Parts: sequence; C-alpha cells; structure tokens
Amino acid sequence: MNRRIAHLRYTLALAICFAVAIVFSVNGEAADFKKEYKMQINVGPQFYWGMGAQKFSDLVKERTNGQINIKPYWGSSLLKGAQLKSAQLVANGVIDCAMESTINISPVITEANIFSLPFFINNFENLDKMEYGETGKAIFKAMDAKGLVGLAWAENGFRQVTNSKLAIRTPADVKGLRLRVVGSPIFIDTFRQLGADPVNMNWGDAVTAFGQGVVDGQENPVGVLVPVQIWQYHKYATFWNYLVDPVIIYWNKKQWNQFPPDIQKAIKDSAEEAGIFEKALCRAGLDGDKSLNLLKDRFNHTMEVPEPVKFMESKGMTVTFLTDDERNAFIDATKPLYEKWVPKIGQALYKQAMADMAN
Ligand code: X2X
Repeated sequence: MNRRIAHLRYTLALAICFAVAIVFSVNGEAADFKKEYKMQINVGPQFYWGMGAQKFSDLVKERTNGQINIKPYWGSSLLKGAQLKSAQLVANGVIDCAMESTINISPVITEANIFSLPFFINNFENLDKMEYGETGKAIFKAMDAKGLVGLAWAENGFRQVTNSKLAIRTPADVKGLRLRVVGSPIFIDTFRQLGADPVNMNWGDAVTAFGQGVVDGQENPVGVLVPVQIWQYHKYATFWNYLVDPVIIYWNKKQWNQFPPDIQKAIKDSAEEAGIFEKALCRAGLDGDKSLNLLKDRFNHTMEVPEPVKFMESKGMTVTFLTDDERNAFIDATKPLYEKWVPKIGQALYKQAMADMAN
C-alpha cells in the first residue's frame, strides 16, 4: 500500500514538474538563451557600418535587460575572410546573425543583385522607395525561403571608384585598369564589359593589395573610403553612384522562431533603430543637412567628417563628378549587362523595383 502511495506521489510530482515546465516555456521565462550570439560583419568597428553593428548589439542588450548578448565578429573573422559565405553560414546556423551587404548575401539570394545593376538606382530617394516598398518585402521573402529572417535595412552606400592612375571620366579611361572587386559575378561582368581588368579579392586582402600596388584601384562607398584612408593609395576618385549596397540585419530563421515574442520585438526594434543610425552615418554630408541633422537631433551624434568629399580633397585627392553626357556614356556601355542579369534577378522583381522608384 505504502509503495502505491509513494508511486502515486512520485507520478504527481513528475506531472507538476512537467506542467511548470510547459507554463514557463510558453511564457518564455525559461527560454534557454545562449551566452553569446555570434554576428558576422565584413568590416571593422571603425567603419560606419561597424559602428552600426555595435549600436545594434548595444541596443539589444539594453532592451532585453542583458538577456541577449550579440557579439560582432569583425572583418569576417568567423569566415576566415570569405565574405561571400556569410548568408550560407547564417542559414545553416553556424553563425547566429549578420549585418551584411547585399553584395555579400548575393550568392544565396540572387535577387539581391537588383542593387548591383549598374546605373539603375542612382540616388537615396530611389533606394529608400525600393527598400521600404514592395522590392524590400520581396527580398525579405526570398531570404525567408532560404532560412534567413530579414530584420532591418542599413547601408554601405553608393559605390565610387578610386585609382592611382587617372581621373576617370569616360569608359575609355577605365580600359585596362586593374581594379579590385568583390568576388561576386555581376562585378566581374560589369568591369569586363567596361574593358577593365577586374581582380576579385576579399576585403581582408584588398587593403594589403592597395598598399602593395597589386591593383590600380577599387570601388567602395564613402563609409569605407574615409575610414580606410583611401588617399594613402589612390589619388583619384570618381563619384558616379553607379550602384549601391544596402546592408541587411538578419537572423537564422530556426533560432529566430524559437525566441519568445517580446525578445523578437526587442531585437527587431533595435535593428530598425541601428539601421536608421547607420544609414545616416553613411549618408552624412551627401544628402545636404538631412542625415547630419538626424544624427544630431535623434542620436546626439556629431560627425567627425561632416563633408566627406571636401575631406578627401583636403587629403590631396582629385574628386571627379560626371556631367550628364559623361554619365550617359557609362550607362550605354553597361546596358548589355541587363540582358544577362535581369533574367537571373527575376523580371518580376526588376519591374517591381521600377514601379517602386516611380512611386
Ligand atoms: O568588400 C567590399 O568591397 C565591401 C567592404 O564593400 C563589402 O563588404 C561589400
């Protein structure tokens, strides 16, 4: 008899434990957070993009009362520099999350090449219309299908070309130039089309290559050119806004779905806030007073380099802006790219992007 009571008691105790565990897990209070969530980022903390990643991590910590600790791994250190592997490793859960350029996710998300079509987007207004319009939603949907949850848009910026040889004004000027580009096929295609000699290289190796003069030039936005002090290697910059790389903050989907809703909200809100901050850093001095004021008013942040173009000139660089005719010559020269790349990106997305921009 005593044994039966003991057994009953034991069963009851087990049942209570079970019920408590279920209640806690439903409430999320017993959720098992990792000590550290690893974040992939291709550049270092001194870049505007890096400052945005740090902001994201800080905001998440604050808004989750220290429960979620995101550690940025700078310079693609988790990937041994192989920047184009970022999306693959977040999708399969080796890395938890990333704040990454659309160029670097393009091997997994072909649709992301929409931003790399030469001379397609051209200005910040068009870019914002796409990101916050149907194009942005379509990109996040494509990511979802690959096991990635897109949380917010941020930016690297419109990419400008720099080199050590000459002030580029015409497609003929680019002929034969040895230019470092990211190892993404659309970049190789674009510069081959222009008659240049593109060399693909990870960012981690690129700066050494600039120093050794292995390449004549490269292309990157102001948010990279200024921190890396490109004037040490290249005297000439041509601001041609030929394409842009937005940055996306994204998370491994399986892990994301296991977070309780309050944690998801805190992370998503932080990503959006950090994205706004980081975009403004990258645009500061390139969109009149807009981003400079936003940084001051909303983030109490004063830019060290409020006028990037003047700053580059003060370092001895010749900064060239194209006339409409000069620009049109580049547009004509790169048009054949569309025949190959629009079908890869998807006709529907291409049309959607045009509709967003016309809105
Ligand atoms: O590799 C580059 O050029 C960089 C830093 O801009 C990107 O990560 C796309």
